[in-house]
Amino acid sequence: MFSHLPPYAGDPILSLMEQYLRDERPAKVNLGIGVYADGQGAIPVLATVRAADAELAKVQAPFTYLPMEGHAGYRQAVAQLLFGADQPAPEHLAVVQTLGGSGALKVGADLIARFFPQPTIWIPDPTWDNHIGIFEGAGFKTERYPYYDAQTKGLAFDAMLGKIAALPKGAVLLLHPCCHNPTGVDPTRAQWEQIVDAIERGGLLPFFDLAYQGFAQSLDDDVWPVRECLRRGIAFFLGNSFSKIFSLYGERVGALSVFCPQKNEAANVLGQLKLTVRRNYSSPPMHGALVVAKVLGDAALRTQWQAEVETMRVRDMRSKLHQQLSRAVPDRDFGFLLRQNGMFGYTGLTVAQVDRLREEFGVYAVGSGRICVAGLNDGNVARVAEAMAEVLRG
Ligand code: KET
Repeated sequence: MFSHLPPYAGDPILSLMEQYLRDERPAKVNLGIGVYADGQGAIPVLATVRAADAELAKVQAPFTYLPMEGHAGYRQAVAQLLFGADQPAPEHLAVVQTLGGSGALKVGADLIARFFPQPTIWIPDPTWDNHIGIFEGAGFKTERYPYYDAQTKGLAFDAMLGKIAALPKGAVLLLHPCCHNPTGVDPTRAQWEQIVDAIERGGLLPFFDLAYQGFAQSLDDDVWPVRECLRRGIAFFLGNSFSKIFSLYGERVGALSVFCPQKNEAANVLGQLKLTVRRNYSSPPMHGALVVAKVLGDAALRTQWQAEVETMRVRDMRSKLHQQLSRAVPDRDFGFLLRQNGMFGYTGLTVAQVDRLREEFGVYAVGSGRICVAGLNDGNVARVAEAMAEVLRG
């Protein structure tokens, strides 16, 4: 019955995690998957999450079904966090709770594929691998636009803008509003303005993937490109994830927001999103969304959470790795580590060097040369710097 099924080649990030868990060397270091670990190397349960959880446990609500679109209080809290004081009126905004940021991409992709035949999405080169999987899985063709310049280890801005400006009307454009995965390289505010100009002029449909709000500058600054589209009345899709910024990975908490500039379009968009959810998994899970809604809806908890987000911004580990690598390999410039935003460092290591890091030193990085800086701590950073220096010396 199943002999025609080929083996699964594995996922560049999740299969690496499986391999890491199987590794029996005590000194192994996981810099593969994008997960924040604290100074002791443990995945934290945030104090605000604990507090919200304790509150929720006091009144044991029944485990009923949530509506297809998710929990109403959660959806409101999400819109407030994303759009702040600029929050559009309900007739312009459709928000559905999703299974993490991945679920938001999938629900959005399915919706677009149903109403815009033979869709193509333009994704940055490089991007998070699963963008290709999710959009091609939903029937999209994927095309790339220039993004990263390996020479300068910065943004290939002119090439990027040139490509975006030449896209056909209605083209779907995937953008990382902050903390670009995997490179950590983000456009400046002035560059974003030019990108939004090109989107507006070309009549493009931006699809923002926001998994790291607050990990670059601040909760508000990091969504500036999205709010600028809103201000200008440009329709967009926005998927957001609470996996990283609430350390709620396994709870699968996210949302998809669609901004509809034309009055009353949001009702039909929301209806079609509900249908998309219904025919996929019917309705989303409850617990993680209740926790997030509780924290965001309580002024004191929200302020405390903001401080917790700041502690997960990993600037100090970037500096430490930069310092130790610069000392170990003085003829190389590691300044890019300090310029990159978010959880990741894009090192420029080759596949062979990444393999050597893993096999000889037990240091796990993604094949693209991406390391998760949020996996470093005072107990392992020296060892990682030494191992990286060793493979760089060849
Ligand atoms: N978007 C981006 C840009 C992203 O980096 C991730 C996860 C997601 C969406 C998915 O979020 P979630 O809420 O878990 O569905 N990235 C890390 C984990 C992974 O690959 O699944 C990573 O890049 O390591």
